[in-house]
Amino acid sequence: MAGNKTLTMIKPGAVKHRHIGAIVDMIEKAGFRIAAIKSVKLSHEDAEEFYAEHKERPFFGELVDFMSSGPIVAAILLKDNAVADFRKLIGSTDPAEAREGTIRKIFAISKSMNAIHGSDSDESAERESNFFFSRKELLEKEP
Ligand code: 3AN
Repeated sequence: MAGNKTLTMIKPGAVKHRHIGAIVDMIEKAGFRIAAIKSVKLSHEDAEEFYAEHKERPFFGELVDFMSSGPIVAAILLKDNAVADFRKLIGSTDPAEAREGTIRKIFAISKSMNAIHGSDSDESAERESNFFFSRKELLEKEP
């Protein structure tokens, strides 16, 4: 059965351009409940750890540099079928290929500066949620 949790990050470009409010509004209007949320500045090492599975990819250095270039907003989101539904809401990795009305289509600058992250599986959602949040930081427990 699909899980009910996903982890998002509003990336440095979208934070810098003051899109936090607009993006959070789209997320809540799409039916996701915010179970935890905070702003964080990732160190280079933090970003390397978060994206460790991409270590061998040619864009890894660029991705880590960008993700540690300024503050991000991390959040745990709850909804039935959260991972798949959230990836529909954010759209394709490359904004040029993202559907109209998706968060990346509206706010992404490029494939690496693509405004927002969404977990790619229930296992990633669990790992990524634990990367950012302790139990004490949860506004809402998972049902
Ligand atoms: P997604 O975030 O859509 O699941 P992944 O997991 O393949 O995409 O890639 C993680 C992140 O790495 C993306 N969000 C994007 O910022 C960056 N990225 C992926 N592919 C490329 C690429 N070809 N060139 C530059 N950056 C990329």
